[in-house]
Amino acid sequence: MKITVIQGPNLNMLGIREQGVYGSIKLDDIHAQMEQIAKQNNIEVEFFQSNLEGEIVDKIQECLGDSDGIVINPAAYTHTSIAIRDAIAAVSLPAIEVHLSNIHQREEFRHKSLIAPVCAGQILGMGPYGYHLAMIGMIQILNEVAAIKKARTEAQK
Ligand code: CA2
Repeated sequence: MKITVIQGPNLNMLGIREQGVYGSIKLDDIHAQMEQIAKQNNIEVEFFQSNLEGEIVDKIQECLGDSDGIVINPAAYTHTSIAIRDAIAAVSLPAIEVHLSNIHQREEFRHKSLIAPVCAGQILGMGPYGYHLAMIGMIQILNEVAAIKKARTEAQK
């Protein structure tokens, strides 16, 4: 089983700038922790970061037939991108939306997520630990999906 982790614009700056808002941990370190959880659960994981909306849409489409689930922090595109929302809906894979900050405690324009309605769940305000929770949550979803598929196959025998 494989999980693709998609990081939106400016998240490559984590731990480098604005540490007061987003903390001091670097994106690579967050990914190393996620990789560890994946390994412990025998799951493959791929990491992708882009500052470009179209590249994120392309990556979501590539998940079709390649990945079983998506963990995504769409960053600022959370609040603006119908294209990313449509891509997630189109691939019909379970997705979990992650935000480092609690977007509801911030400016009004961050309160609305266009992505949340097409996701299985949303984790926010937990800092980098939110990615850890998202991995655990996605692994739980994938195990449930696998168990349902297995039960269906056995019922057809
Ligand atoms: O809280 C989150 O995870 C956000 O997705 C972060 C986005 C923001 O636009 C969303 O409203 C909430 C911004 C990511 C920018 O990351 C930076 C990291 C370090 C330095 C500058 C920006």
